[in-house]
Amino acid sequence: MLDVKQLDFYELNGYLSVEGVFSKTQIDALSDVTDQFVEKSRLVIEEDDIFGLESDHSSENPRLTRIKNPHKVHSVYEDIMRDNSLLDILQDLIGIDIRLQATKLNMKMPEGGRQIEWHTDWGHYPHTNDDLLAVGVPLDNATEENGCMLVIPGSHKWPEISHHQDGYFVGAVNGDHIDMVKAVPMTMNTGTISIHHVRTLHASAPNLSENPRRLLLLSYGAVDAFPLTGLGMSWDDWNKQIVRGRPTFQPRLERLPVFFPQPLKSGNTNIFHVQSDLKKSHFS
Ligand SMILES: O=C(O)CCC(=O)C(=O)O
Repeated sequence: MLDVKQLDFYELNGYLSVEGVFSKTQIDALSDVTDQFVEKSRLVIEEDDIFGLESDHSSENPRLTRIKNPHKVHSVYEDIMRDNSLLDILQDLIGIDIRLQATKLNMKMPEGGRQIEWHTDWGHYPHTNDDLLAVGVPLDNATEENGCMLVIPGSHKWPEISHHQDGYFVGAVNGDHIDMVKAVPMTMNTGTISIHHVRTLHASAPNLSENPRRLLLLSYGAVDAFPLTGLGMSWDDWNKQIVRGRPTFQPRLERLPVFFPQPLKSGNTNIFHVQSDLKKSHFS
């Protein structure tokens, strides 16, 4: 449960860190299973439904961008995604009816694990209302050197900024909109979680350290928030994503600024692919 100070901070800034949510045992279990997946990726030569690969990935030196949908590939991730103390916190922010939106485990491998350009999650998946958020669960302490997430406080209340370039959706805003002085690094130790609102501008720099920076990202929304791009799955599967509360046939509509995330140059919606079309990186 969050206190009034934490709720006010999130409302004002569009992000929050909460300490002591997960135990060392839980984080160690996540870390061990993740190590096993990295080992398995030695046999993988092309990106697939589980492994996102850096271009220099090899069996000798496995380099992943992410593990996709981790809650579907191992129960240790699913248990964290369904953790009751986590859902109690989310209930304070998006209400009692909660649906899982997506999970991913972003890996920034040592010495060069790639940046994520400035964007809002809303730019990638606009919904009928903005009661959506993403939870970051660090598997390693997140530092500025290893490419922790950066956020712009209060940007969840800005008018939406286009994520388009030359008529194509590139999944990132033009870096000229970002005043780096206002960017806050979300440094945190394992056990702490970050939460950011779906409309908060965020990014992260490359990993310049000698160790991996692994961040499990869990996105949730209010059950009555429906994606404007379509469900992308059957009605039954859509309702199976509910982690608390009941299904509804009635999307809640709010008057919010939206840019539709189309057209795509390559047809691939993965953030690493769409952002690779960006002409100028904010981090180079
Ligand atoms: O891994 C990160 O630092 C940020 C991830 C992110 O914003 C995303 O995958 O949408």
